[in-house]
Amino acid sequence: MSVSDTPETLSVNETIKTKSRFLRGTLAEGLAVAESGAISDDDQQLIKFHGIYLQDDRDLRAERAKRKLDKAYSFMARLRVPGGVLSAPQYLAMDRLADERGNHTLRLTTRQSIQFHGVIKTNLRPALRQIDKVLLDTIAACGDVNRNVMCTPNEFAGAVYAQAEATARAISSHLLPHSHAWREIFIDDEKVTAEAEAEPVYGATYLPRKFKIAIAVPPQNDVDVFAHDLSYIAIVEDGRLVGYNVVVGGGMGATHGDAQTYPRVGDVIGFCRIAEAVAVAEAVVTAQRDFGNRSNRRRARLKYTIEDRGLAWFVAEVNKRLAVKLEPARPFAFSGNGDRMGWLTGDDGRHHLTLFIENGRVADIGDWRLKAALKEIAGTLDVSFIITPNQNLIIARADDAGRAAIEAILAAHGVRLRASVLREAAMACVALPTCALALTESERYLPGLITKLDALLAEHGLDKQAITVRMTGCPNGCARPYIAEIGFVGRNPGRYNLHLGGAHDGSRVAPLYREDADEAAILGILGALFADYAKAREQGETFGDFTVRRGVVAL
Ligand code: SRM
Ligand code: SF4
Repeated sequence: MSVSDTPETLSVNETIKTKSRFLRGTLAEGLAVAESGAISDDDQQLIKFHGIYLQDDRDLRAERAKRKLDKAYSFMARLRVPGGVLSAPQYLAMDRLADERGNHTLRLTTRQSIQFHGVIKTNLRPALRQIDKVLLDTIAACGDVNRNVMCTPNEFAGAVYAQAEATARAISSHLLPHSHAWREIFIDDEKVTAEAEAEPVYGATYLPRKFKIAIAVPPQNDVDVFAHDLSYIAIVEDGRLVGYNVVVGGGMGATHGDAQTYPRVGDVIGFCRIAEAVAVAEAVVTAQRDFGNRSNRRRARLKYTIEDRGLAWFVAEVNKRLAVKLEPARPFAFSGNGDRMGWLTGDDGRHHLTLFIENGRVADIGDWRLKAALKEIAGTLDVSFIITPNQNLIIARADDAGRAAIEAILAAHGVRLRASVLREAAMACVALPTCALALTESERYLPGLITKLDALLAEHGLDKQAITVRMTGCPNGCARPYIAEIGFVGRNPGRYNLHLGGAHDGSRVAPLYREDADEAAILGILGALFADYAKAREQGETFGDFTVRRGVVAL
């Protein structure tokens, strides 16, 4: 609890957590009620800690309301996959799960995970049992705890990446809730006495708010290292990973019209050795546990704790909790925040394909049968799968014959390996029809807009120019739009706030350029800017830097 909080001012969620008996609430009872597809309001908050959200199909809301029907409820379940790495059998099991229990699609997320949408109540426990069977889970994929730990892939392509991935897994395990509630409610039915449980890192009321961690291996900033509560930048000297620069206080979420909330890029606060990375995570998490705002959930992320108390105070607080203090940060440089698309061959001669997957949606639509192709690859070849931080998928560890087979299978299913430069770097959040918070479309709208932007870029000979475009259906920032060079943030149906001037390496927040713009306004503004950029850009100048230099936006 923050020093200034009194029990009277605690948010409702704090009471729900306190009463939850380590995240149990009445979930077991609520899930057993067959008459309703939903669960109670309090349990809706608690089930998030188990990686699950209650949703409804918003496309059907109005029609069902007219017919006086209940909402079309279903659950979304999100995996915990540190660094996004899955074996082929695990991927196959997830593919089957989507068909048997979900909406026949897998949704790769911006945090290297997979979401299953459309899981109805009676399918929820069977779905989680299928997940458990292949040694995966959904524990802490949401809720006021540490979420899926991200890491620059690819652990199969080099020792530094493998070490970074090992750090991600170690941090993820260390910060995993100890409660047995997930297993008890969804898998085993075996009761563990809640009184006997303890949460050594979190305590009984967990964190004030969600907590996110990422590890970047320069020169790639594919994880958007400045967008998370806590991040690590791998420092490689003489070809060896020696430790990490530590970054704190990043976050994207904001609320329209509430100036107290805003996106923020994190601050680099020092360097730690590899062996200290887990201790640093615990120190930062427990400092936020003790001093984060438990009264106002809109101001409860670590970024606001740091803003309210000051960075120097926070660094001192973290150092107080560390046996080995942070050292001065070391030099690093990023080149961009996208994925390395296409084929890459590792030192051992194995091939790794980063396959473009538009907005992370794995599906079969007409002649484009991506889901079937990936299923065949997983079922017939000795490969691994890694979900990237930009919603794409790496098919890793293929030998020469495997590489040829992958290309043949994808081609036979109508799947092209690459797309335009703009499309490959673009990301949209899920938004409608499943996201309860969406103000407008995102995943279903961005592809068409990219086609129009591609045409504009081609008019000005800019079609090979790398520009980051991201879109979200509301200001929560799930596709990290505020650090894109062109960010669209949903405001009203068909209308977006346009942010410009983000850095190509994801290191600065893009200021708001135009509020509430419809498509015609967006195309007009960007068409004019592309024309100017084609004529007046300096050698090697990125679009984000150009809009700042030309005074289009002021930082
Ligand atoms: Fe997110 C809430 C989807 C990454 C900030 N996010 C949601 C919910 C669960 C809506 C809800 O609370 O009812 C969305 C579910 C939509 C659906 O139907 O599937 C949702 N978020 C997503 C995903 C699937 C977007 C995607 O297209 O990939 C991402 C899942 C990541 C994962 O695997 O864990 C996702 N969300 C992010 C990110 C990006 C990141 O973490 O790197 C952010 C911005 C970073 C940050 O947290 O600051 C993000 N999501 C939010 C917020 C705002 C948090 C805040 O501090 O204000 C919410 C709303 C909330 O927490 O109240 C939210
Ligand atoms: Fe939903 Fe908003 Fe996140 Fe998009 S940004 S998935 S609309 S919460």
